[in-house]
Amino acid sequence: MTAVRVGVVGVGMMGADHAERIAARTAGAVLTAVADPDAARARELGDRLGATSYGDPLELIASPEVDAVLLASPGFVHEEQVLASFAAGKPVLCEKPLTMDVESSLRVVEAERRLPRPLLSVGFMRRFDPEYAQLQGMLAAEAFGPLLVMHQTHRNRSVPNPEFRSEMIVRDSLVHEVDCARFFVGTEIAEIQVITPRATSKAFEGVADPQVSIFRMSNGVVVTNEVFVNCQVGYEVRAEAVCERGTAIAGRPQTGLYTTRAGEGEGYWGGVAFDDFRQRFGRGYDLEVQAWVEAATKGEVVGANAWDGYAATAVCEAGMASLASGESVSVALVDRDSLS
Ligand code: ISE
Repeated sequence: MTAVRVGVVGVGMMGADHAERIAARTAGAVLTAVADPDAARARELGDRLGATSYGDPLELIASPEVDAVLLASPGFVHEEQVLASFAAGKPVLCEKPLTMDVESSLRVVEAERRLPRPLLSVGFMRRFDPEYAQLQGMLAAEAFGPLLVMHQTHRNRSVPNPEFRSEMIVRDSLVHEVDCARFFVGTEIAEIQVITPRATSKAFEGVADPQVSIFRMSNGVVVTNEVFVNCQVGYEVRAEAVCERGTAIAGRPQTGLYTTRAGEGEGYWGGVAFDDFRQRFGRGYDLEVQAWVEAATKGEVVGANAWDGYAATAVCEAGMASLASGESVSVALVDRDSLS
């Protein structure tokens, strides 16, 4: 079987990581192209990995040397680049968030429905993390009886960006918890409330960090979420499910009393230190990209689909409204069956 020729668009931190992943450890795939509006950055990476470089992402997407497109560009260009991939008939794995607002995410869903077959996967990599996947399987099988409550934790060491705003915690970080809640519970999120506790002095002035969010799922399950992006310690991400006859935790650090302290710990998982998501979810990313390449060879898509991307955008938009008002906000999704 001939290898899938992958082009990576956007070669910042995440895109460069994906480009290396495809070049070095994705079976059945070859990295043929990289693109970035910063043409010099694309050239440097392309030269190092033996791929053609482009300054124009749309040129890469149209290139005959690219069979499948991986988008690691910023969210505000996703709509245009996903639609260009659709027009070229190429499978596309788009990093989260799918787009920046619910209207554009819906346009992507509708555009895909007009294609002969689905082409879009959204990069919610946690679905491929072995522990998260195992927990989802247990919950779907109701191994401990019906799920009642979930508690999700998402901490990053720090955000050094002075442009950083409270809304970005919802759109860029909480969005993972949104997808995980839908993945674990298997229903939509009906309502979201974002609460802002006492803010850490380690965040930039005016940034509401940490944030606690409550999701009311359409089947009554409640999901609590803490997102804290300046926790000083490291990358700590976990999920606990509370069912009628038992509990289960994905991402549990270790046994015994577990503490982390800034400057001492790194954020531990299974006794291993993690600095950020590329390490903690490295295996998840590898499995995600491998599964995407294999699906592409069969004309299929895997992982989160266009609808999942749209639903996540809609929940985050409601979350941003809740962040502003402090009130609980209902999430209104279009009727899936009535889509053209
Ligand atoms: C970042 O954009 C990611 O997607 C990471 O997975 C997440 O942990 C981080 O909070 C986001 O900023």
